[in-house]
Amino acid sequence: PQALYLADYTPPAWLVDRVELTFRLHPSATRVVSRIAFRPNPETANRRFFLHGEDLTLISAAIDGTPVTPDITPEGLVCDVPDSPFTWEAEVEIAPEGNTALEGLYMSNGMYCTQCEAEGFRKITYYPDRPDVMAPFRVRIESDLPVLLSNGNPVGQGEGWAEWDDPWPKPAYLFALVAGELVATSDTFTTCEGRKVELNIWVRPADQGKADYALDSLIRSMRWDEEFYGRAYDLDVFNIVAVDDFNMGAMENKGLNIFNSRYVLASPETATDRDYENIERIIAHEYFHNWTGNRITCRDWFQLCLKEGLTVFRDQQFAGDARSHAVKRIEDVITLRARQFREDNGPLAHPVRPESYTEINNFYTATVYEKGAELIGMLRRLVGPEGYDKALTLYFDRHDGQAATIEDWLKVFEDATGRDLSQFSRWYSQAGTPRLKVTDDFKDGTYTLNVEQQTPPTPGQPEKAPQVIPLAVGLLSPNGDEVVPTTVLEVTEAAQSFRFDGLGARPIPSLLRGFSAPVILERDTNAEERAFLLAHDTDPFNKWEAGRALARDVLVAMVTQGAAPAPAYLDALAAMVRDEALDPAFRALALGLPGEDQLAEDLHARGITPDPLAIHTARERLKSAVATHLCPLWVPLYDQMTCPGPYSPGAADAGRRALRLAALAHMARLDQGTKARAHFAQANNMTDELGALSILIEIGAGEEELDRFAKRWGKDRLVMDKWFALQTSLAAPDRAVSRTSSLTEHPDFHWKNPNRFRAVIGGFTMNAAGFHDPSGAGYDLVADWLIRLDAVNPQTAARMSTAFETWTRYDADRQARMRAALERIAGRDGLSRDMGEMVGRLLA
Ligand code: B3K
Ligand code: ZN
Repeated sequence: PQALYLADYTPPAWLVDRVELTFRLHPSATRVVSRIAFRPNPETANRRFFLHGEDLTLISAAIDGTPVTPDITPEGLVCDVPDSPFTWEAEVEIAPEGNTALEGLYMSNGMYCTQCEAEGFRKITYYPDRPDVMAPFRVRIESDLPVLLSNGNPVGQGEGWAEWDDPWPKPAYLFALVAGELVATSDTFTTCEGRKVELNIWVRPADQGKADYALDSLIRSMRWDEEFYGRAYDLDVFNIVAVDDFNMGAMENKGLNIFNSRYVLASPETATDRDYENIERIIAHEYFHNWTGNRITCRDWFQLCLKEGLTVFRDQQFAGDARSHAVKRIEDVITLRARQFREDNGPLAHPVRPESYTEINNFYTATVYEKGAELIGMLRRLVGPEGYDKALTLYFDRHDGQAATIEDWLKVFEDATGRDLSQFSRWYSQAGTPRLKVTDDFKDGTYTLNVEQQTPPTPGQPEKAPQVIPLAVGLLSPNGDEVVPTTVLEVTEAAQSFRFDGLGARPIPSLLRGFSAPVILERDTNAEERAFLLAHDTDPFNKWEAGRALARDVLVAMVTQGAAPAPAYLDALAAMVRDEALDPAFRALALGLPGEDQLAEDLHARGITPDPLAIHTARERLKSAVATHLCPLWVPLYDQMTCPGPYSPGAADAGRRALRLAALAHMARLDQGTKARAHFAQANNMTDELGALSILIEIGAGEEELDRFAKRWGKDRLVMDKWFALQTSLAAPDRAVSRTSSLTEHPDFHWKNPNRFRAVIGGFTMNAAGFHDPSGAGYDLVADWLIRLDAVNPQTAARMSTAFETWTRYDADRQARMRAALERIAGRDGLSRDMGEMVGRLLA
């Protein structure tokens, strides 16, 4: 398999004016008839006619009605064609039932569905399967199944058939088809342009009644995009379908979003607060793609962040508006650090806009998505909210209907605001997380911040040039008043100083407020200053950050010096937990400790080889110390944080439940889980039920409750995914491998179902101390399963190989064992292109 390069882009030789497709659905022999109007692309002299196509059986082909015999290769076909517009007609046969890769047309529980991004359409019919070829589609579906859906508006239906027409030109990756026995939860929405839109969320009959929250989220998303971006929906119907077998979260196909059922289905009894939050976020994300992704798409897959970074940024804004901006920002940064910083610091580091790839599905990463979103946030900070709004308006005006690039995107900002963004563009091309080293001086009323930036080498990029870093700072006086409110400093040089004059006393700096740039702040400071910021910072993110840094330092000292938990941290935490002026959700977050993987990274960054077991033990010890030290607080907090009234997934109640469960978790360390058992028994919603169960498992109890849970929920796939994941992710280090292997023998371990595989194997890889068992048994277990899954579903298998992306952090013995596991995968015959590329990069 060959790598593709951004620099090699060439425009398509042929453009498409119209696509007509007919599907005669059959599990093992679906016929797809295509009629495609091609015309030469006036922008290029190249006239070679190549159509992508994989795993297709060509039945017939014709040009302008005359049969032709094209040359077929494993990647597609070439054919002699006229030099002027012509109509291509072809019939192919495909077998959706045998399609376990879940890409192209496949079946899930008797239902037909599609997944075409990035390059799945070529498994449906011969076509120029590249995003810069856009066309209107008309689709006819023939099947006995009752519900037949495709993109666009319905234009006709009868006994055993339905027709759909999508007037908006789109690339093939946005094509979708669904056929099945489905029921809808429906409503209507009238757009600000006066279009009455029918909204349907389709689920299997057994799941009826669980789509209300998704529908509500959709309506709120539609309203929000009109209000904040001036973007209205553009078809008469919007359909969403929930599918049980799905490789990722969801897909933004035009007018027909297809979702992993875990991001649609919810009821208070079966879904947690986190599930509700995810549903809201992903429904919004896919809906927002209608403009940022569909109306304006990507010229090629190197530009993926053009739609993904922007759409993640938009869904983050939406969720912040719907919930709490402070809490949302903290949660987003926790995820960014856990996934993107981890990626950026290892062998898989790549720029937000990669310059080469072998398999594009391997680049739907935290860097493209989450760091991509951070870049939009930085742009907005640099040009200001009005500049941002102006630029976005220009973007929609100028590029509607086009397949655009990052250059187009930045040009829009330059034209709208007059700002030169050439240095900013390095954020798109340089991989790695910049380190920002900050020191300070104070003399004669002048306070100086000295800032140095440096980005470590990443694969293929030994040297980095300075980037534009918006550094939001505020200064506090020693008595806690804010003497300089939040100011955005623009760091552009490798080393630079910023002065603040007229200060009466040396201020305490609050740096990188709101996490204004995706960088690692390095500053020599002490616990006193951190405790001060935890108590006084007016910036909620930095208040939380101060507590997190304290906790991290305490844990590092515990791991490296066997130190006892620092009383300063425990006292600061107690004050914060007691502070009723603070949002319960914020307090719950502040009680959380940095994760084990995060600590391993922190130690590694300090030149210390992390020992996963020592980290686990220290973290457990700190939790118990917090439980004891803050002992009088827990019961009152637990009693206070009840939620009167029926269950509501809204932010206020969810925050109270989170804080209450945090109190319960600490209580469990003092009462051996007595209260948690009662909480589990009385729970009337999944947040409380699962929360109590996890607390019990964490203290090494809960076996009986696990059984009761399985008896109660054995028939609910999504709930049982939680049951599996809980056990593998929370098992004690010495039991995690055996628990995971025995769960892989459970009759309900349907490993070809990606959700179940991720629950069991993915859950285990999150169990840092279990996965990194010194025997290497954890690595072998994961490698065995990745090999097995790769043969049926390369995309999901390859994605999960990232469990090994931190291998170079560890001691020589663990490194050798992880290397051996990776080499064993790499040496398999018939390895997929996806997995081949991943292990190649991991081992490079
Ligand atoms: N665009 C899809 C992701 C497709 C992944 C293909 N491997 C979902 C999303 O980002 O909205
Ligand atoms: Zn997306």
